[in-house]
Order: sequence, then C-alpha cells, then structure tokens
Amino acid sequence: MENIPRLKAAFRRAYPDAPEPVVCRAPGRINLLGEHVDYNGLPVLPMTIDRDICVACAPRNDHRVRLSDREPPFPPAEFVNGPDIAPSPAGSWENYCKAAFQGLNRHFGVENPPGLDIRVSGDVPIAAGLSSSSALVVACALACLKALDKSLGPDISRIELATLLADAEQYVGTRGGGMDQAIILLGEEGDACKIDFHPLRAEKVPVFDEYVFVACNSLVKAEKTGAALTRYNEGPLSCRLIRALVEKQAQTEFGDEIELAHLADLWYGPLCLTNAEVASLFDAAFEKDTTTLEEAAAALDMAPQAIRDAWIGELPEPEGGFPLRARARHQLTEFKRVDAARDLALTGDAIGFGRLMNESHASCAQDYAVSCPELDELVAIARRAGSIGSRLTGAGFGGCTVNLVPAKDVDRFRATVERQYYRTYLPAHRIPCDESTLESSILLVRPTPGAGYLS
Ligand code: NG1
Repeated sequence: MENIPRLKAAFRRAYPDAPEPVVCRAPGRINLLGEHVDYNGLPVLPMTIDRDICVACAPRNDHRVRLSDREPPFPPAEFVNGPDIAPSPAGSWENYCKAAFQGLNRHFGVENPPGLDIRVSGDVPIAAGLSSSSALVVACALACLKALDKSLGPDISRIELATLLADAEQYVGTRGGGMDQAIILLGEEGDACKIDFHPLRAEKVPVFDEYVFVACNSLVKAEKTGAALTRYNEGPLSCRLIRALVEKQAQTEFGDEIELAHLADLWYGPLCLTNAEVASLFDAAFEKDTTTLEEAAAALDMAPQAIRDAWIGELPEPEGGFPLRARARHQLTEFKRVDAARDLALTGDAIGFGRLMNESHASCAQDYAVSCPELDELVAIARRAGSIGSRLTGAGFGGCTVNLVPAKDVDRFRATVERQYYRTYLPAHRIPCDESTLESSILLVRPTPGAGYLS
C-alpha cells in the first residue's frame, strides 16, 4: 500500500496553493484464469493485489486538470476538463486520466466540469500485466467523481462505473474487455472473484489456505500503448471475425433469426449451447486451421473490404490466412477452465486448480500466441522450483507470470527462480536486471479491498 502521508506531502509540494487533498486508491490485479476472453463477454477469474495506484486530488477554481507523478517516465501534464477531451499522442500516460474524465463527464452530461490538481503515486509494476493502467483509470475516475460532487453508490454503482470505464478506457486505443475495471472496483479483501459479464457480477472465490500466489516479472515490457498494442488487438479483432463466421454457421444450423452480439451469446444467449455443442459449431465454422480473407468473404457473402470495414480494420493477414480455428479453440477451452477452476477453488483443490493454470498457459502460448520465449522459460523454471500452477497473466507478450506455490516452499521457490531466471537466463539473453530490479520482480500477492477513498 502506498505511503499516504508521503503522497500528501508530495501533493502539497507540487500544488502549494491547493486545498487539502482527498486520496483515491485503486489496486492492481492478477488474473488467475480466463485470459483473452473478457472482450468476448466470457467469464474470468482474477483477484486484486496488495499493490496499488493512489491519487491525491483537490478541486480548482477553473476547468484545468493538472497531473504529476514522482516517476521520471511520467512528465507533468495538463488539460482542460470537458465531455470532449483531445487525446495526447499515443503512449502518453495522461490519456488514462483523460479516458476516465471524458467517460464520466459524458455519462453525467456535464458540459463545463471543474478542474482538479492530481498527484499520482503507485507501486504496481508498469507494463507487467498487473493492470497498472486500469488502476490509474479507476483512481482518476474516483477523483473525477469528487470533482463532479458525485458519490460512488448513490450516484453511480460500482457495477455501472466498471462498465462505463471498460468502454472509456478504449480511448487509449485498446480493444480490451472489462475484466480489469471490474475486479479493481468489485474485488474484495481475502478472495479472488469469478467475474461474469452477462450481466456483470462478481462472485467471491476463495484462495487456498496453504498456498500463495506469486507474481514473477519476466522483465520483458509489454506496453499496450506501444508495439504490444497491435499484437494485443489481434486477439479482439480476430474474435470479431470468429463471431461473424460462427453466427453464420449458427444461422445455417438453427435458423436465420440467430444473432450473436458477442461470442458469449453462444452460451448465455437464447441458444444456451453446451460446451460440446459450441465445439461442434466451431468445428463446422472452421474446418481448416486457417481462413483467408477471401474465404471469409465467400462464407459471409460480403466483399473483403467490407469485412475489414466492419470488423478487422487493418489487421494484417498472415500467409495462408488467419489462424481462427486455434483462436476459437482457446475461447472454448479457457471458458471450461474458468468454470472448473471456480468449482475446484470452492472445494479447496489447489492441485486441480494449478493443473488448469498450466493448461491455460499452454493454450495461451499455442492456440492464442500471446506468450514469448521469456515467459515460457519463466513458467518452466517456476514449475521446477515447486509451483503447482504457472502461467502468463494479463495481456501477455511479456509482463508477469502467476504461480501457485505451497506456502512452506516459497523461499526455495524464490531462490530457484532468482538463480535460474534472473541471474542466469536473463544475462544470457542480454536482458538487463540489476539487484534492485530483482528485488521487486518476485512478488507474493494477496487480495485487497476494491478501489475506494482513503480520506
Ligand atoms: P492487461 O494485462 O491489463 O494489459 C489486458 C486487457 C484485459 C484482458 C487482458 C487479457 C485492457 C485494459 N486490459 O489486460 O481486458 O483482455 O489483457 O486477458 O485492455
């Protein structure tokens, strides 16, 4: 947890004339199971962590929002608050704040919202798959609510705010789902949560008494505002084409009136299909491993350009076509794993839960192609070091793994991962890791309360 007196002192140094600030806190999160499925409306199983982003904020007499952070990569920024806020260049950190402010100003129909002075501080590792960006969005949203004189609860529920912010965060260019904003707002101390999106709800899922979850940072940065953004968006965009092709197949099998707004409608919509029925629909829709744009166009009776305009934009077509069969398979198998993992957690079966985490990593790596050599190596080392379940967590392409480790073996786990990954593998692959980086790269994480006001 951030040091609040220190944050307030930093606020006063940055804005000496401002009134006493209020502090808003939003935790990071670690996803235990259910990766790259939230944007299709399929359930996920994350938990909040004891790392957070805090913002100290106080109102201004004008409409300007001033932002500062103690970290050098986050230079001070300023913008005029309103319902239409022009984005800063891609990759600028203030876009996360602008996303929240624009979303809330539009929601409440406020034309001339007041300004705020904001000081940010946090200890969620950045670009590590632990959702530092959504934590910043949520913390800024709580600050914005204060400026608008609105209260979390009476004026907007946590569920409404999570839904609104999932849309609002698309301002930064990602086509993400709603997992991060939901767990950050709905998470509870001491438990993980199964999040369902139809409708949005969070169900407490107990964590295991004699085990701990450990995050290990691969130290490969996966900034979703940079190169990883294109790679990340490949998932949601491919799934839009999958949805269209599966909808067509469902119409052939069940009638022309069938419409799928999301892939999740296969399970939750009027069809209410079983997993076996979804599997056979996918088999029929994707007979081959790959589907070319021409083939998709023929199946959908549309021009290739119309498919691009409707769903996939500039998504590059790989040689031989889009690997839709494997991408769709991941959606189905990950859905089954989330369901099974919840049941196993309720019965305290850590070994079974860990097995599902291992299977999820294989599916993320092979069927969804969101892993990288460093993550695969870190997962392999963690399993040798005593983890009973290891997988990448979050968007992938770098960032952290999550590991389920018997509490009594944590020291051995830490020592082995430190030696084999951080002191051997990384130097051999020319990835820098000094002692202080190493110290903050293996984190025991435990679930903390969802976002809220600290003062
Ligand atoms: P992170 O790890 O925070 O970049 C992203 C998406 C999630 C989800 C995961 C993959 C955003 C804000 N977050 O998370 O919605 O799709 O990837 O499971 O886009």
